[in-house]
Amino acid sequence: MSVSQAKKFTVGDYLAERLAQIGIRHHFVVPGDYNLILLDKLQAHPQLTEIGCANELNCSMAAEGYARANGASVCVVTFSVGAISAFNGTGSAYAENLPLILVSGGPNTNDASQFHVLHHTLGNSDYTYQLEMAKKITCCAVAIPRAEEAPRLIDRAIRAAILSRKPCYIEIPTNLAGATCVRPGPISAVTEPIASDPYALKAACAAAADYLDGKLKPVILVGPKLRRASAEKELLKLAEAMGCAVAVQPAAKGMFPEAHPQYVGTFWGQVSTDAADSIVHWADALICVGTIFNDYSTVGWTAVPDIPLMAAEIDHVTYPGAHFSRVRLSEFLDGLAKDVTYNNNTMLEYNRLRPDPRQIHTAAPEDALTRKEVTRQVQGILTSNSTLFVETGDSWFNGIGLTLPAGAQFEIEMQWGHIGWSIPASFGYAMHFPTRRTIVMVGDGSFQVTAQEVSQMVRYKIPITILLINNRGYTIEVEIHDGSYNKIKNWDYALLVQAFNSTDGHAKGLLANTAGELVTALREAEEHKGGPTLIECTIDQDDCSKELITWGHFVASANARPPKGRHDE
Ligand code: TPU
Ligand code: MG
Repeated sequence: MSVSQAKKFTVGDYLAERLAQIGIRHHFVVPGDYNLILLDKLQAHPQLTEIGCANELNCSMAAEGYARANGASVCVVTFSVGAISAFNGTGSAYAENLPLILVSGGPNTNDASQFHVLHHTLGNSDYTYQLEMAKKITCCAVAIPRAEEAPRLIDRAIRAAILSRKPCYIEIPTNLAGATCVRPGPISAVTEPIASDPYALKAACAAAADYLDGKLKPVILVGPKLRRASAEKELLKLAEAMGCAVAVQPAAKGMFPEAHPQYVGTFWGQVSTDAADSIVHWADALICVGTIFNDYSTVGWTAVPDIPLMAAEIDHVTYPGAHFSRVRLSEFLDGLAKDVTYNNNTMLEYNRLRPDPRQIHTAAPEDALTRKEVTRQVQGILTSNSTLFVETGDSWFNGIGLTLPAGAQFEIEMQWGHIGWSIPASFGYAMHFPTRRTIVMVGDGSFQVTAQEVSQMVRYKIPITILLINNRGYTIEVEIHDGSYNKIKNWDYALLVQAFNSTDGHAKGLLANTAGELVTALREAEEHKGGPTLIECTIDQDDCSKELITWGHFVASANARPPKGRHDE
């Protein structure tokens, strides 16, 4: 290589440098001929480690999980056949408010004007469709038309993603990844947050005083966008300054410490934990922080709070009758904490109605395994160092019923709700947090969607513990609407993960039919450090939580509302 070649700085190098500068250390990839030069450039960056995935759906979900741990992530795929699969994890990142940078290789810049028909495309020489599709599921989608535009467009897309906590899309034509490019300027131009407008911030805090004036029973309700706005510490400060009850939405479990005396459980309508619904319904003022009221979190619209709310969002605040834009959540909560008057009425009341600790039955070692026993044993292994991933299905309800020790983390994908998410997402998460103990609760149906990614846990020697709850089908769907489509082919799951070992891997596959077998398997999983451990927990097909049945009933009713006529109310 000549000296001038060694010094050549390219579009691919520019992207690599920006990714490293925003704190990305692992990039998730599936190769294809449209992105190979780009992958070489990313590989050459000393701070980036390439992580290969089995397919682009999993790759995008692994990046989604990495963004949960690291704050931002990147997924690099090839044109169309790769990118369109990766749109699913990108949609998840949009719904879950995570800055995932989706990078796709693209056709050679000469091909469109020469009307060439290319492989991996729709075959009609219009290559703009992927960019157009990406616009709908990202906050900013760019395609680099020539190397000179790369710095501006790459910086624009990454900045938009970081500021809005949403995914972005960058398309780099195959013949531009290695094209000469200028070097990047200071990264602060990309990452520096937009401070609150000082007038809006002041006015928003003053409006809180108006909202709370004369209210006797304030409650704080925490939603999943709190963490996305990096405002957990400020929320804690506000809660302690107010002294009131703090409930969390199901997707925000763990965002307020459960060991805190002001924690009153998960507000989830009729399937709430710890009587959180009683105290939320008792409130005369509800401070909603980063909340999402969708059909799932409101139990089919049966639990929409019916008092005038104050909603503090990532970058704005809304009261009954007033709205304040460009108010950053952390600054707002911090400002409010200094202004509010202490009022612990809701805590006094909650302490009267706080449910007594439940009697939890311990199964005998020879007892057939049940859902309750699996959940009881998972509770027993949670420590301050655990991160629990719970998958769509009854695992949501089982996970939400657990108590998190201080420091334990909880991850759930409730807005997007893609079955199979937990396998690649926990893998991506664990790449960033290798020393945390990552535990996954996943159903058999969900596992079948993304099972290949266990092979990456084997390859990179990630000791994730997967509790696969085998109830022989799609039980959550059974509770919403049953049919023969909710039955699935059974697999030998424990054997399957060992097939991923081939000659050099160290996955363990274990089977627990009884309570005693699960105790032994969990002990083995804890000691096994060289790769993942999957424990297949077999339970009866009708063994599900009462919360799933109740919730499923109301979600089914919401789904079944008849179409309204033009003149209906
Ligand atoms: O505990 P359990 O049996 O409910 O969980 P399992 O076995 O994982 O079954 C989940 C069943 C399920 C489906 C088929 N939950 N939601 N769906 C609908 C669905 C379909 N496709 C995707 C990608 N995501 C979905 N949520
Ligand atoms: Mg199942």
